[in-house]
Amino acid sequence: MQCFSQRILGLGLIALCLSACQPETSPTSTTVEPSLPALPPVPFFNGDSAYTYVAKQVAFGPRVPGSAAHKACGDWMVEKLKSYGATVIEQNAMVTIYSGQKIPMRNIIASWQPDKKDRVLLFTHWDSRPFADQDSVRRNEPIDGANDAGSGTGVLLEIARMLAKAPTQPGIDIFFNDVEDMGAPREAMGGDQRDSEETWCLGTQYWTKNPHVPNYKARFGILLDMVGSKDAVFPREGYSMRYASGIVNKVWKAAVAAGHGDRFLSETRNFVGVDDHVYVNENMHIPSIDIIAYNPLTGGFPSTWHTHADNLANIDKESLQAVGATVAQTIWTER
Ligand code: AHN
Ligand code: ZN
Repeated sequence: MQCFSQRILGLGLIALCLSACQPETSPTSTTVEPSLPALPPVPFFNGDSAYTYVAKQVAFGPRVPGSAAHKACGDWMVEKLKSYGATVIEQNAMVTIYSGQKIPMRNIIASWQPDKKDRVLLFTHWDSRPFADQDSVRRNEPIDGANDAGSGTGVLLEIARMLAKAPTQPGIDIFFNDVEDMGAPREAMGGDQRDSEETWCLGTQYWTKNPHVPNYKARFGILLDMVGSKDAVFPREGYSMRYASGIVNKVWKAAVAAGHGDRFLSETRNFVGVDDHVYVNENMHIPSIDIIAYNPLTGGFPSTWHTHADNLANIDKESLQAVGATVAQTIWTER
């Protein structure tokens, strides 16, 4: 004959055993933290399409600010962006380059879901350099700029095409900045590196002081620069690590998830003098990184940099694919 407390203990043990023996699919799993609803799959980034956008830009001719080719290319980009559902804002102003010459600047900002507060900024320059000061021939003639800046612009136009069909959780702004590449040739500044750095990225410098919408803010920014060179690899870039190492980690993880971890090196390299993201970090306080190709042979930029070899023949579709798929993975998995 059991006493009452023994009966209770016995029943309790049976209950404990029953619950412990439950299969994993039992309702006991409802006590676990509920997970967020699954996001739709990351849409496919088409490197062939990005390549055709690079070819199209090159076909306009060098996109030197103030030139007819520059105007025609900009008009084509704006029309494409609008057709992909973007709200487009242009900034036109005169800026003064290192020589004292005033030239027209045309920044193009394309926004998806412009009313959303949570935003991600993607950026690249779209102008090309009016001379080939790193070449040994025809140094005063403009370069094709297939890589610099056709590649970043081509990748982000393909992202724009994807945004037309598949919305992201955060709103997206793609900033095509102008007059990035009118920086002083080394010999023009008498060797003062600090002064010469301020002669680059004039469109971005303008935008950070005159944002396209008041109090513009984004969670983070990703700059693309020379992402189309043959077998391009991307170390963690020094300024990006200084200002936004968490974003570098996020994007480098996305590269692995997208199957392109081999292109995104774990080492940090300080090989960039200045680039657009420096101004976005310093003036706008938006943590921003630079995906920029590194030449392991020279420790600098791709060998075609500011030479006539920066042409379509030296664009690698696989490099565009690796970077585009990584950016897509990043923005379509951002909640
Ligand atoms: C320098 O580091 C001197 N320029 C980097 C900005 C740039 C020019 N990227 C492409 N062209
Ligand atoms: Zn350049």
